[in-house]
Formats: sequence, C-alpha cells, structure tokens
Amino acid sequence: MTLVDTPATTTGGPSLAQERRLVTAIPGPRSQELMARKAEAVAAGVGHTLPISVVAAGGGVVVDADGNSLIDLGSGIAVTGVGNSHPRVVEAVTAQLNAFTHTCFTVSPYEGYVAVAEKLNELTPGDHVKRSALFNSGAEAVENAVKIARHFTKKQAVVAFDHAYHGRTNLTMGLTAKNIPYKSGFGPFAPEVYRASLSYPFRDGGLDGREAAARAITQIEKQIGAENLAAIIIEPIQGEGGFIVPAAGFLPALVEWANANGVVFIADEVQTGFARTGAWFASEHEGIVPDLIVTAKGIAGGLPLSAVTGRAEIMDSAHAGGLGGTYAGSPIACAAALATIETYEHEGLIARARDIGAVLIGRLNALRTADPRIGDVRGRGAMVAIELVDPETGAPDAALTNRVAKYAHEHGVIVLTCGTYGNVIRFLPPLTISDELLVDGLGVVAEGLKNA
Ligand code: PLZ
Repeated sequence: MTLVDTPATTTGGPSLAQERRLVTAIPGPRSQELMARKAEAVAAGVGHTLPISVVAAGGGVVVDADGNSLIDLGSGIAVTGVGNSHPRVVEAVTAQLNAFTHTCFTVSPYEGYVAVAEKLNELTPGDHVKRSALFNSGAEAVENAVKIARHFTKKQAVVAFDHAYHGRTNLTMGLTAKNIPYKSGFGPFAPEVYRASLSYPFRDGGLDGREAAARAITQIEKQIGAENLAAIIIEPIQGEGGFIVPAAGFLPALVEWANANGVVFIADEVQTGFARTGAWFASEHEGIVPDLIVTAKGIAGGLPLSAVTGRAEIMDSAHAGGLGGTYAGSPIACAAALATIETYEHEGLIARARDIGAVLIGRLNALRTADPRIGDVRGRGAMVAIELVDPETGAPDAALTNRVAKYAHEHGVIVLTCGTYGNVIRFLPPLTISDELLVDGLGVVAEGLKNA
C-alpha cells in the first residue's frame, strides 16, 4: 500500500463517494499524528475501537484525514441510522441554529421539544395515554426512568439482568453487568440494584422463554420481593452484552409478572430503538407494551438526545420541577430528531433494516456452515452478530474475535465487538448503506476469519 498525501474531505453526507478506498495503512500518518496529540491531551481512559482521524462521513462510509474511506458497519454504536449528516437533518439543524440555540426548556419552552414528545408518544408501543420527558444521553434517560418508577411506586429496588448494559453514570454502572471496562475501581455503586438471570438461548442449555422467565421471577421473588421492587429494566435485545435475543416468550412473561405485581417494566431501547431491528422498537417483535421505554442513539441522527416515554399516570407522578436538566431536550437536538424520524418514515428505513438483516443473516449463516468457530448467528433487522467460539468446547474465543476485528479495521471496515466474554462481532450498519458496501464489508470479515 502506498502512502499518498490525499487532502482531507470536509463535506460529508450521502453524496460522499460510497466506496472502500485505502490510500494509506490504517491508521495513516495524519491519523497517527492526531493520536499522538490525543495521548498528550485526552485522559487515557477514553479509548478507541479504530484510531483514525475522521473528517467526513455519510451513507455507509467514514473518511479519514489521510483520504481513506472506510465501510461503516457500526453507525457510531447504532446512532446514525439515517446516515451521517443526512441532508434533512443538516437542514433542520441549520435552521434551528439560525433561530435560537438554547433557552433551557424548563425556563422558556419551545415547540420542538413538545413535537418530539408527541411523536414518541405516538410511535412507541401501546395505545394508552403517554407522556415523554427528554434528556441528553442514554444513561441520563435510564437514570430518569428509574427515578420516575421509584417515585410512582414508592418502592426502591431495581432489577437488571445478566449481561446488561445501561450506561456509565453511577446508577447505570450499577445496573450494567460487566466489570471490565465499565465498572472496575469506579464504585461504590448505587444501592438497591439486583441482578436476575437472562434468557440466553446459545448458552443456557435450551431453556425456553417461559422457563427462563420463571427462573428470573423466582430469583426476584425469593431475593427481593415484589413489595420492595420499583422496576425491572431490560434491553429487549442486549447490545453491549452480546446482541443476545432472548427466547420467545421470555419478555412477555416478565411483563405479565411485572403488571400483576405493581412493578414498572422499563424497556431500555437505547440501542434497539428507531427502526434498527426492522420495527420502530424491538419490543414490537414480542408484542410487549413496556410501562416506560428509554430511547436515545438513533433518535436524532447523531445529535445528543434521549427520552423516557410511558404511561401518563407513571410519568406524571413526579412533582413539578422534579425532572429536567439544562440541556435536556435541546432545541437543536429536537430539530434533528424530528428530521430524523421523518427520514426513517420517508425513506422506508424500517423495511430497509429488515432487508439489511436478510443480507447479514444469509451471508453469516453461509459462513457459519463452513466455519464451526462461528457458534451462533443472531439478531434482528440491522442488529446482527456472530459469536465466536472454540469449536471443540464451545468456549468463547475473544482472541480470535479481536484478530478478526483488527483485520477488518486494517482493511477498511469498521466493525465493533461486544459481549460479556468479548467474543461477539456485531453489525450495526447505517440503514442508508448500499448492498454493495454491505457485501464488500462482510467479505472482508470473511477474509479476516480465514486469515485469523
Ligand atoms: N443503554 C442499551 O446500549 C449505550 C456504550 C458506548 P449513553 N451503549 C454504547 C460506551 O462504550 O460508552 C447504551 C446502551 C443501552 C444505555 C446506554 C447508554 O447510553 O448515551 O452512552 O449514555
């Protein structure tokens, strides 16, 4: 590979050339320069999957300062569902920037916030009366969902699940299962957080959904008691924990038990939400209606916004002034969200997520047939993963996973890993990616497996 001094691209969006193009090694010299500055300026705890210097992105590619164009199979962790710098989003944000940038919604309100709340109330599962409140990050919204559930129930305990990920703030670290890298040394964690067993079909010895739910419910009843339990929080498909799709019937049984026992059921759809899984929300695949639903990431085309949406009687239980935040529901993020939601609708991206899923599942299953190191292929829509194992023992193979990811990165494909055991490669492409790029990216991953 030759080192070419290509000028940086500065205009992103879908008009960017949709191609994998390597003009330097990855990371190239300019990226390395930035990483050297970064090491001197940024806290060492802030790490990177792929240490490049991004200058533009759009459609299905990310372009770096060296002129390399990489295939984006990560969407900045499931955020840019509509693609980076989507023209509708750029236009809406620009108009809002020119009108006003900030007032604080709890000081002097504006329409964008209310319009986003209306849209969320309409799109989320269930036809009951709903209310929404907006925040900045997924973790902040999870914290608020728990606050609201505690206020409503006058109870304190919260149950999260094995392999869960809910954020990096103190309460959400406590809800998160995995020690390294999220928790180690950062405690003590918030009290009254308990953990129950998940349904993990690849690793729980054939328990069906109802059986796995019965196991979790017994743990909850014996160790906590419904009379002390404010809320159950769960990702309908676990994200960071390994793209674990629970067995059919698991989620409905938990919802049924929560409803019958005065426990608020919170679906954390931060990663699964907004068209990603081939439905607006992953809860729909199991026909469940959460009491509260937490959204973020894909909601606003890359701008920071999150929300809690749920039953009016629960949401309205907090006293006036009990919910808020300086930037919560920023007018710019709200403008982006309205344009983003319109784009999902207008461009048929829910159906597109299902098509992407068919390509992913089809190709990955074909690979699996020929390669027993791929223990499992799973997911829904454009949220799909492979779990890599030792074919003899079924033990997780994190080293292989890292080699494959590294190969993909060096060959111009952004893939992310995840999983409690670090042995899962996940695919979360922007829903605006072309089939050509998707297939090319998967081909590189296949080569990586062959080479590893
Ligand atoms: N809930 C289900 O997936 C964020 C973590 C990135 P924030 N997942 C990506 C990292 O390494 O920090 C996430 C999630 C689920 C909550 C969150 C938290 O969302 O916007 O990162 O706070």
